[in-house]
Amino acid sequence: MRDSPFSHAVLEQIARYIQQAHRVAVITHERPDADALGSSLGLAHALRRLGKEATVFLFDPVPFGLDFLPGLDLIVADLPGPKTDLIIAVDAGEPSQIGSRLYDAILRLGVPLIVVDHHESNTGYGTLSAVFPQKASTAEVVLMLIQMLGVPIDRAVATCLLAGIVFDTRAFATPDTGPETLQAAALLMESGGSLYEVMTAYRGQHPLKALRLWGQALTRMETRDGVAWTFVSREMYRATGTTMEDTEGLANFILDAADVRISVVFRERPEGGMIRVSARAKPGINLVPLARSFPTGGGHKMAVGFEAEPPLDEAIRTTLARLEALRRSGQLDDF
Ligand SMILES: [Mn+2]
Repeated sequence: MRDSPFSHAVLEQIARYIQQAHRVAVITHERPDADALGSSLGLAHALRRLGKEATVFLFDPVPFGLDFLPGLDLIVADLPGPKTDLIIAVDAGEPSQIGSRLYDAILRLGVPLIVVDHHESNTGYGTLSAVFPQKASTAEVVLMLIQMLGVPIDRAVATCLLAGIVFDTRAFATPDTGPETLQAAALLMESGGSLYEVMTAYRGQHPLKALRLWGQALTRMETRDGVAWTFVSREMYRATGTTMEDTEGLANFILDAADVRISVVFRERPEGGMIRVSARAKPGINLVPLARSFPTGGGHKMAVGFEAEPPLDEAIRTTLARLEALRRSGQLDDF
């Protein structure tokens, strides 16, 4: 699939905005993954090489296993100051994913908001929006932008972007991994990025306590017609000494089972409130309509996230009922 020339024109426009800016705030979605963090840091490194004052604004801690990314000192847990003249949001499909505290502060600044993303469900928010749903990672879009800016790619940029590519493609294993994904990765390796270091981090994403939590969740798993679902309760976090972060990857792990076509993981938040739901699907199935049927849903065809009303059993019932209704009306493509 080819990227539209329209998106390329927008990227060129974005490059011009960047050239004129002095103080750039880079932001991303809450609970950032490797693509969100790698794209943010990679872009911030490149902007600094361009002579810009670039900072990554993020309230969440760096996730387990991602502290090898170069430039964590570019991250500030604060709101961008009044001298900021450009905001760039990476890997965030919609404002709600950025979090209202940061997003409201940005709106108040009244400076251009640039969006660089690859989520199919991107709502098109922002002053300028470059969304490439064909790209396997936002890191690849950031790489195009950096090349357009003519910034040399150094080891720091390369490692950050390589991390985004490797984690979002599950180590080059997703169907959207194309020759251009590998070309981007090769270019980043040539620029000093260590694939070994990134792969080691990819394999080492989970501490032992996370595996104990997964074990509890897998024991409680239920299945029907190719759909496998399970849940993580507050009690399970307590028993294993884990947090919600330790559930990352569980839905993909279940989906890998040969006879599973859709996996769904329901998670209570340790602090209570809405139930976080992650759903994954095999190629050909489109879960976006399911996500969209919930207020804060979004993602890609094969990977979505949304929130459902508590309690857990109610969230499970509602979600499975909607999945069934959407399946009957043929809205999930090949499911
Ligand atoms: Mn991504």
